[in-house]
Amino acid sequence: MKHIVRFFLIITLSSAVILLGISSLNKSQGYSGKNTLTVYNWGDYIDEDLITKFEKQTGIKVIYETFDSNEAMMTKIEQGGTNYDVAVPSEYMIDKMRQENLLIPLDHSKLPNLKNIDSRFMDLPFDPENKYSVPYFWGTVGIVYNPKMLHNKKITSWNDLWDPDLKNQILLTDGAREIMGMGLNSLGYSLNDTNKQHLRQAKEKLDKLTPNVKAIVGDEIKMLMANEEAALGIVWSGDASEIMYENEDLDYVVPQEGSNLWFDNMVIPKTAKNIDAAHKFINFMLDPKVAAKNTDYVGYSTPNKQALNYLDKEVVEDERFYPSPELTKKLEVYENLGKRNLATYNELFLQFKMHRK
Ligand code: SPD
Repeated sequence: MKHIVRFFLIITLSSAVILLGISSLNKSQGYSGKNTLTVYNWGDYIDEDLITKFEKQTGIKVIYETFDSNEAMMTKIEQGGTNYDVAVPSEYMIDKMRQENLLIPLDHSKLPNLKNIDSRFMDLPFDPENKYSVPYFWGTVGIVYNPKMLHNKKITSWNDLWDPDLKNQILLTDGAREIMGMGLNSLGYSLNDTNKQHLRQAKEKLDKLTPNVKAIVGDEIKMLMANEEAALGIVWSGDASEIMYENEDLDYVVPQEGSNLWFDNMVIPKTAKNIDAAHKFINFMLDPKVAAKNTDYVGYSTPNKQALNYLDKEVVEDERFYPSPELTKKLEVYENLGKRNLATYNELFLQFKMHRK
């Protein structure tokens, strides 16, 4: 009898351990239970106090995971095996995901706070009528630089970066479209160019920049620039604003040849298990006070018109981070260039990175 009791005790305990293991494995893979919401966002892109506030307000537990490029995010969602309820891709990737049936249409009746978004960020070509996405942050790509380390040399153009005096002085953000785009723009080509010869020329021009490139990095670019480890960095405008908050000696410029205007939007991917909670979270992030707190923390530019009322005037009137509609008209938004062309951009960027080694 004793043996039977011990046998059942062992079986019960082992099952409990296995179940616990499976549950924590599921959680780390973006598992959404009934009262759980899994959010997949860029690194350093939310004030985590807001997650706690959302959990307290709704009783929904948030599992939060991050990615560092649109391509990495897309691959993870395409592959399946993850259950992300909300993701935050950029415009060209939203277009691609929409075409590949990877997005769930939004129920606008569950998003009353959508009215707070400035109409200039709504109904954009990558998602007509915002059927699948709502604006999160927006900005430009440009050069953050340290005038002190450059002996007050003026920086206005992408081509300034090829100056031989800048040996080992440049940090590049690790993004295929951003860096290939810089090569293309410096040659006078469009950021959406798909001409193979132009793309090759851009890559060859980037190879010539190699002596000046100190490193190609992710979010650590902010800490490195603020600590004056390099004189120049190619960054998203929001990162520049954070860097300049840490080190007031630095400045940011959108190069005169042109650059990228980008939009990151919240979507509900096909992997979602808790569509209702996803709408609740998106609506929560669109609340003016929540959006203002998030903007204040993250340093990026908010598309939430009402949130601007809760932010420092000095910040929202700074044309470097809130460029006027006239200025943004001169910039290019990345287009979805199709699988083949995007693969070419990635391949050439990889070759450029290898060339450095
Ligand atoms: N650390 C947050 C980075 C978010 C950058 N998103 C910009 C994407 C532009 N294509």
